Amino acid sequence: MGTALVYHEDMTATRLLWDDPECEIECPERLTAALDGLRQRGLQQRCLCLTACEASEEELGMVHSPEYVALVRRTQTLDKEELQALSKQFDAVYFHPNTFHCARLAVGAALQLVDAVLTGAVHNGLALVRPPGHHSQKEAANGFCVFNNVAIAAKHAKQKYGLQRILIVDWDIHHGQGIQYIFDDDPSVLYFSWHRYEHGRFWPFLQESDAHAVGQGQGQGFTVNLPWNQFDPELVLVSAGFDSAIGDPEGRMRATPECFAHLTQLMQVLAGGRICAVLEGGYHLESLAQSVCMMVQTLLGDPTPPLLGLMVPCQSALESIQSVQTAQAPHWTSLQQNVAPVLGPSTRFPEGRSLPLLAENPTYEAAEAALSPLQGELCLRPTPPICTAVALAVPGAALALPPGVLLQEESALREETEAWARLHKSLFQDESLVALGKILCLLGGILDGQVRNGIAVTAALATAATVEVIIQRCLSHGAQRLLCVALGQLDRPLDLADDGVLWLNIRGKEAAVESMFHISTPLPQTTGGFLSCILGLVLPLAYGFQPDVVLMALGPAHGLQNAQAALLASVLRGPAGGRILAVVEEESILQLARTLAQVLLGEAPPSLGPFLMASPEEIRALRLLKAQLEPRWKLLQAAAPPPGSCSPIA
Ligand code: X5A
Ligand code: ZN
Repeated sequence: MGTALVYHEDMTATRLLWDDPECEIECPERLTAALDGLRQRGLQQRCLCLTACEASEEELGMVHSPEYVALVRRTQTLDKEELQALSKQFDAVYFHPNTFHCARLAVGAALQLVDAVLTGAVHNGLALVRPPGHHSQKEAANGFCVFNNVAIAAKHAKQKYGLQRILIVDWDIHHGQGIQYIFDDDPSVLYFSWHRYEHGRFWPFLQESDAHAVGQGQGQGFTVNLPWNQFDPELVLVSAGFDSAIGDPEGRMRATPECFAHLTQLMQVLAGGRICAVLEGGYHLESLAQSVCMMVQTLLGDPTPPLLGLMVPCQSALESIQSVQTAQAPHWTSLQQNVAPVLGPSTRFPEGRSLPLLAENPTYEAAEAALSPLQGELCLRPTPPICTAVALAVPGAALALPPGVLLQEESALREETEAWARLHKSLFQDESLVALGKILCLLGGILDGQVRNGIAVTAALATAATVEVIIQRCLSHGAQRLLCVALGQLDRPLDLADDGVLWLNIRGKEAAVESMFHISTPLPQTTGGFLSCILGLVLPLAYGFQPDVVLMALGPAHGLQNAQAALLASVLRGPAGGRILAVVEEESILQLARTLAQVLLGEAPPSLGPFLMASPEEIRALRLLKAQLEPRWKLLQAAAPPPGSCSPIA
């Protein structure tokens, strides 16, 4: 049992009792729709289902004042007129006689989820709750939120388990100003929020939702944004609002359900995979249900469905990323001197000018209509019977493989194997021919959807030839785009003519762009350089290419540490629907094969260790590649430029 689902049906017992167009979207059906979706797709059955209990008043007191708790308690006995009058004292809030009970259950659910994850009963989980929490403050209800579920969960994780670094990722479309205020001066809780802002013209209309808000006092730099691993959290809490999803009447953005699978997967490389997600907003019932399913499916370890659409970031998003970097740079060594303009100053919107996003989005209704066909597709997506298979070159070689991994015993037909081997006359003989037979069979399983992903251990010196066979086999089997991330001494097969293969070689002395589909970069020696390379180069290229299959090939002298290989494999699970084959040379690296098997099964990669700034040469190499590749691979524009000097690229 890996994923907890915390719920109590009593949380459907609060609802709006009078007319209020702003508040009516926060309705009980949000929970029932999400739950029905999970049930219909068989996801609820795969979770450890926990029934929420009310949080105690002491637990509420970790964030809220006794006076405020007493005020909410009193709403149990008020009549409709009194409730309405009290609600008016707050912004976008309604009270119901059951509000106190529901809000305590919502907090209780978040706390139970943290307990389940931190005691190791589960890896991760989702609390399906209402009312939501992230707008609520010490002494105020706000934006449908009564008690701050996620903030109380973070305090609980600190107090009960002694955690020292907690990351809160808030992907609700609204800024969770409540969480921000509560942890404003607390460096142990890093609050990251992305939200619709419109230069202050989107609810909750606050200046402090902007990038320049970085926290106060000791907490400076612990509000808003940072690049991944340096904070190295022990727990990730997600304020999981789905009001940025396609069709949502409140957010009016267009995130597809698949986006939430990928967001979830990206979080999974942090904190050893300890993720506690708590529902916040999300007001289009069907879109909410699908998005919740995508998240839970990913928490359970299922592969992420490919992201469709144009892989081009929009200008205003690039501007936002840029201003966050500028604001955060003083507080993070990993961002220092990191203000090389991504955009020319002329492209900025002057404050006050009419902003394109404020206009009614003409494709909003069309987007909404597009939801229904999507749903059918979702149900049809098959889960392969085998998650991870490993083909070993030498049968029976020390099998310290994690449970759940299938050892590939079966081989391709002898004639077929020999036919492929003939391409490389002398290279496949005896043992390596046997290994090739198994690898071909494993690859066939991945291409046919029988196996999700795999590891192929090749005999000594056979890696390059094996990679070549794999590529040709994939292309002849109808794969249109194959991403090959090659490490160590592996050359791109010479007769690869078309754009069907994106070959990214991480090794060598020089960064070089042979073509838009043949790229070389040195392997960075620092953690900072390595992260910039993976997050700033490999990932945008991989998502931009939209491959059908990913090949990660570790050739001779690849130089990757196990934790680095694990992170790379982990992020490469994203772009091709999880179809990834890792090729590693020789049994001498069985520990590596084991580590790879663990992440391919869905476990979090181990920590990369202490953070070391990227070296000037590493930065220069990445900048050079970025500049040359950006015209074709637009997602590179969204990646943080590697830290370093601002000197322009020659
Ligand atoms: C939790 C949440 C939104 C309030 C919007 C008020 N609240 N216009 O999404
Ligand atoms: Zn929201």
